[in-house]
Amino acid sequence: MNAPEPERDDLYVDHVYDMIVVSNRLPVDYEEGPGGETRWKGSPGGLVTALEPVMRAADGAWIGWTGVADREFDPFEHDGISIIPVPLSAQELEEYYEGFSNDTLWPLYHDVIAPPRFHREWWEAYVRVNRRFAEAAARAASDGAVVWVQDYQLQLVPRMLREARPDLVIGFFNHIPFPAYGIYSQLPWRRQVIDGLLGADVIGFQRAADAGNFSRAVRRLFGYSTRGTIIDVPDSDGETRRVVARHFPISIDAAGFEELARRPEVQERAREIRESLGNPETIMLGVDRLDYTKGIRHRVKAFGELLRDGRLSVEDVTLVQVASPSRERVETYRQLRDEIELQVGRLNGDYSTLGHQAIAYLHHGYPREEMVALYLAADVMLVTALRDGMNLVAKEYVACRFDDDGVLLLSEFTGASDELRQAVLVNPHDIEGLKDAIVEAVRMPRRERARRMRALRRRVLENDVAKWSATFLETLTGTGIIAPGVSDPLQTAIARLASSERLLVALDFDGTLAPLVDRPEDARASQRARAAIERLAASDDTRVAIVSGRALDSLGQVASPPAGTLLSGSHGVELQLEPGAATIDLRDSELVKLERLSEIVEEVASGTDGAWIERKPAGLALHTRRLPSKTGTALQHSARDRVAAELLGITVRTGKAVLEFAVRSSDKGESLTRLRQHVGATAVIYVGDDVTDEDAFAALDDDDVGVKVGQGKSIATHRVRSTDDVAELLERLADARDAAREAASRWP
Ligand code: GDG
Repeated sequence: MNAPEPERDDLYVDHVYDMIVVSNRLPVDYEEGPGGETRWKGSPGGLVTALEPVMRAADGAWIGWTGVADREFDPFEHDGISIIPVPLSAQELEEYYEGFSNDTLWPLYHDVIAPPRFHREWWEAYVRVNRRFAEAAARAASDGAVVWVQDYQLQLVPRMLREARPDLVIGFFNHIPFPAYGIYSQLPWRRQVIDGLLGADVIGFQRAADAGNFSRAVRRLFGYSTRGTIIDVPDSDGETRRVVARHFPISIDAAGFEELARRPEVQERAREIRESLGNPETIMLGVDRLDYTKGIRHRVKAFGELLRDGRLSVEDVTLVQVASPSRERVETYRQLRDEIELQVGRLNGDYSTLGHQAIAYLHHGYPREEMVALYLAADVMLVTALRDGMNLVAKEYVACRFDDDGVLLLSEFTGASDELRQAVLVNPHDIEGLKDAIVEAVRMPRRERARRMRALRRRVLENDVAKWSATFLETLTGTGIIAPGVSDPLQTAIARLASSERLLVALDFDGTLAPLVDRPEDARASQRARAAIERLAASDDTRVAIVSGRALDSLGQVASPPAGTLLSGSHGVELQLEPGAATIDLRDSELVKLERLSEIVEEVASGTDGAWIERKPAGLALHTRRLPSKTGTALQHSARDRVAAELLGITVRTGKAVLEFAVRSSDKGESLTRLRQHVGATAVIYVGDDVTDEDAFAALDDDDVGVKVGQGKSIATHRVRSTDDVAELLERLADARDAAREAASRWP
């Protein structure tokens, strides 16, 4: 993509995170009091509620804009979540946000209900700002971290991020519809946007139809093959990357809404609302951001005609319309407000009486409690959007109606209508049909209302927003978010291993037994892990092996393992099966190659502060852990290229911020197989955190147990979160092994 370089390079963060959410707006608002005092206030939207537990459990950070233009803020913590602000200038706000996002993409993606405007400067700002968000994420993400990008304002971020950080697991979720190709193809930058999205591993949409539209656009514009939800994307190195594009319908914190609705003071407020409207027989309610996609005009028109025709009367029915202020600096929205207010004013003028108002029109935002009281007060909820990604208001109404009463009238053009089939479904463009549906809703007998509401409630309560995020993240990482400690399935596997005749416990060192540190010589296993290893190694039926990429020398120094521990160094090139008996004799040709290899890599790394080279008996490792990730990746690329250009038969492997070269090939999988044979093991457990540990997982048998430490792609069947959890796992294994031995000894 031909994108200009970012203007700023000072979005510095000094901490990295395993899980990152990137969205245009942060989940906090900046507030300035009358005395000039300032504070951050949480804005408790559905997304925050859904992701809060995930973020807390996974050491997560949220990247986004603060809502204040032309101001820079340092990263900070709010309510246990790390917040990393990305600045926007007033001009960028105008061009990237109000312009390209809300005046180009929004109308285009909502089936051109309003005409989209295409401006090249807006696009340029969009690219620039997307790059800034991507760079902030690239800096803040740990090795192999999960980054989840939200919504149409940031569609270029996945590709930009993948280019800077190929190690990351990248997800994207589109909260709004994705249009049919005939409409999408109007976008002058249609290829760039799709290419941007295809940088993700998983692209989520609200409806299956949106995912289908996207896959069709990919086929039409790029000719990539798609099978069901899988898209095969060719990468620059000629390999194919699998991208998943499918629907994950978003939801709400249903239990939270119900809990609010059950509060006595909220119910009291609902009664007050009814009273203040003159206790009409039927209250109809609309709650929308004041947006042309929401079909507010169609709704008001239908209601006006019903009053005109005498099918409804203001004595019996009142419509409450909350239209919360939105995007008021965009011209189309200003016009829309004028039109709706003229329409509402006319209608009230024509039909209201001194005692009964036809429409109570409220151009305000309200606290959530008040919204819930309104939902409780409403007999009929009108959701008449012309196009809507999901529409959460419909789900909120349902969640609040624990009394199994109330009728939801729902447009077929909302994502919600795919799930909420027991609503009264309408086509809002068909004004006659809409009028009939409104009358049907107003007259619906109590039993019918209850029957429908019960079915709707089951659906919403079972599919809440926590389930939405869990399903997405599971698809993305293959695991979801890892809970701390030892999971139940892992505990079951431990119990099974405990009774095996001869057990091999094979453990990676750095990142598994010892937390990763800047200087490799400082790495140490925790006291707990060491004690557990000693207990395991104390009996004859169990052997412990440490399998590392480090050279044996260095491994022996930092691990100081108990006597009898088997050691495998340099990814299996060195193996120590007896104390002091490790050897590796390089052939002359290998020695020559090794020398040249050192010269080349030294030359490449010499100009870069913070890069260092670790020598190994049959190769070397170029460490880039102390460099910014982008510089590190670039340095690794040039080292790889230089070596490939000059030497043949060199094995290269990428680890966490390290690139390893070896003149003799071996991997942890081969090493594990030799260890198993040596020990005569009947069962093996292997624990590791790095990509190089994947070879060992691949060498396991069906009855063995593989445990991956941390996030990132893995073929291991189990996961733990951190080195602390590895220590706990080893303790439990030692306990289980002791218990099994004791139980066996009681039998003659
Ligand atoms: C986009 C997509 C998709 C509204 N006024 C007030 C208020 N709200 C709350 C509602 C609801 C939310 O705002 C609006 O959500 P919607 O889903 O209805 O619509 P969008 O804002 O257009 O959201 C949409 C959604 O993203 C999620 O993916 O469903 O299709 O367009 O939660 O309750 N809340 C409070 N006061 C108000 O005055 N407290």
